[in-house]
Amino acid sequence: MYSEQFQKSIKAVEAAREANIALEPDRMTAKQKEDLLAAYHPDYKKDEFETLKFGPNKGQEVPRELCELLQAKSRIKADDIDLNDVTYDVDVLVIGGGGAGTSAAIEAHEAGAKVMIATKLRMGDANTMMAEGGIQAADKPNDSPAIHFVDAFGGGHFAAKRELLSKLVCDAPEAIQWLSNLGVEFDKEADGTMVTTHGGGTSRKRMHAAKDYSGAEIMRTLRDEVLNRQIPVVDFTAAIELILDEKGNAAGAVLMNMETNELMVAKAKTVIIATGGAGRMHYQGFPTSNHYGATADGLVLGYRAGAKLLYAETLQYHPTGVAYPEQIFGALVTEKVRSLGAKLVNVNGDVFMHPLETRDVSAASIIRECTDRGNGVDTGSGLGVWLDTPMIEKIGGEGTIEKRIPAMMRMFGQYGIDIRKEPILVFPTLHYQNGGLDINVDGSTTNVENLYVAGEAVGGIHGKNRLMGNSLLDIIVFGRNAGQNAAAKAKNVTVGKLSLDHIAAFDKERAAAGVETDAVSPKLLPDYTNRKNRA
Ligand code: MEZ
Repeated sequence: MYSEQFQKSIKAVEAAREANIALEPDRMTAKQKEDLLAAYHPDYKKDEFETLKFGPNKGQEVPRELCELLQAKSRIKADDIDLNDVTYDVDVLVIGGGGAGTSAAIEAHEAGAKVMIATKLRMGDANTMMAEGGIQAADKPNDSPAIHFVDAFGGGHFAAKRELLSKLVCDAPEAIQWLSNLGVEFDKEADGTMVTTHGGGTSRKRMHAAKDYSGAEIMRTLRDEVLNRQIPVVDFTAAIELILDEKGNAAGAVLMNMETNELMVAKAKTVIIATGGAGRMHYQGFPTSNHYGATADGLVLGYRAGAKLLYAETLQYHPTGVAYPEQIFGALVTEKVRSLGAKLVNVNGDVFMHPLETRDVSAASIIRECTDRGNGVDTGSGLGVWLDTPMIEKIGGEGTIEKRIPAMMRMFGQYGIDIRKEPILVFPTLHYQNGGLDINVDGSTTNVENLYVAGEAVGGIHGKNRLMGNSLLDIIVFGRNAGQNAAAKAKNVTVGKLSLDHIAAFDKERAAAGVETDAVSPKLLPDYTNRKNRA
């Protein structure tokens, strides 16, 4: 139930609802999209970016908060730890316990490798758990991996590495089967066929879901599989520096117990970075849909060890984060709400865009509506637009919301808002790191031997913008791929003398570049003391 301040606007939304349901808003032209993005998308705000002064991506611009971390000092000096005192000695070390890390570990285990997972929180404390709307795969008769490729390539501004995107879409149907066989309860019709819906920028209905908690269902299953296989998981233990050998090849990591700060050496023939995203960096002051540990750690570890980044300047702001109530500010309102028919309307009840434009375009369009056009709803602590959820019940029939998006209904219900009867207020929220470490199609980094990356820490699979449901897909496809290839590679690796010399080399480069900093990285956890919210 909304207070008086919202009632006039809600009445306008209600009055226009029937007409808005019937309305078929035009899609924007390529030129309109380009102009919109340039004017309103946060990625185009030049003064929010800074140029890297040294390291593998010297000369390139990245968000200034990330620039600070990438150029920061290590948390340790080489002398702080005895590299001969090895606590863990494995074939494959997986850093990160989310969907990509667990998929990698399962496959490495399947291949017979001695594998372990180190994770700074607990297994499953990851963006995978927070993903709601679904996972794409072209497995219906009217669809194909080629059509999936075209949708994702266009949506990503034709910037995706073709070989990576091609693997993503071609392996997608098998990924769904793999998950299904492991026990993921996908939504099905009475005859057993998978229910599939549209997402923004998709030309076919290929979103497979477990209601609106698809990521949680997938993570539950992967976690069970890791436990059933008795793969060692060292939790509350962060990787704070990669260990190389004398040839500069990845050979393990320095781990830090998050409670005691004790340092440990994990030696490995191959290392997989699967540390996830960066929402808790709150770039440009945006709220985030991400889990508590999303602080770009893998990018920092890789960069300091010499691995290149790709598209680290591009972030995804999910168009529909919660704008009200404040207690859940920035939480994800799944795109599936729009797939099921809810439209975005402004303070006057007017539809101002097609509800399923790609995410970057949708986010920019909402920002324009709230800023220059002055058509946002004042929430008391910011601005938002309405997502007219009651449309879903009118289109799909009574009970559709409870059946298809029960978590959404519950989340708002806790604050007295019945989304079956009342619209909800949304504004973009920082959701996904499009860029990350540059990889080859086998999951190995392009320039550090024996170092693999999977999941959100990878750059280039989606180009410069990702479509809904392609992230849950990439953690499975590229997680499994990295696990398989890292395990195979480990068979032929003899680890040389362990070294942390790259820390001093990086310090030298920093000094030569004239960069002075007191910052240390990886960040590991967000710091909310004295935080100014600029969103
Ligand atoms: O892929 C995603 O980011 C996703 C499924 C999010 C959502 O809107 O539910």
